[in-house]
Amino acid sequence: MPFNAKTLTFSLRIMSSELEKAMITIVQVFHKYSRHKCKLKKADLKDLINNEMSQFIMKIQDKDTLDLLFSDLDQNGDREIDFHEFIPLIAMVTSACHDLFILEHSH
Ligand SMILES: [Ca+2]
Repeated sequence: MPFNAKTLTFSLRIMSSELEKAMITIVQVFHKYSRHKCKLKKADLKDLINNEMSQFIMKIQDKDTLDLLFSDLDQNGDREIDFHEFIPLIAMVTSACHDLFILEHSH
């Protein structure tokens, strides 16, 4: 992988494109909820989804839905979601958003 923290550090300081700003926002939102430990517990994931994604996906109300989503994302089974495990959720929701965009613009 040609990208790492070292190569990205400088670029973050200069003007970013809209897409880059969106990427930085994803990182910032993750860290707002994961705090210094950089990992989301189950309750953190629920808060993040319910506070930050409620326009795109339904709020998580029941424990079963949260348990299922959490175990899907927790690839290494350590009962925490690190950033690499979090990204597939963003990809999934963005992809669904894209499908809706296509649908709405095809009429
Ligand atoms: Ca994990």
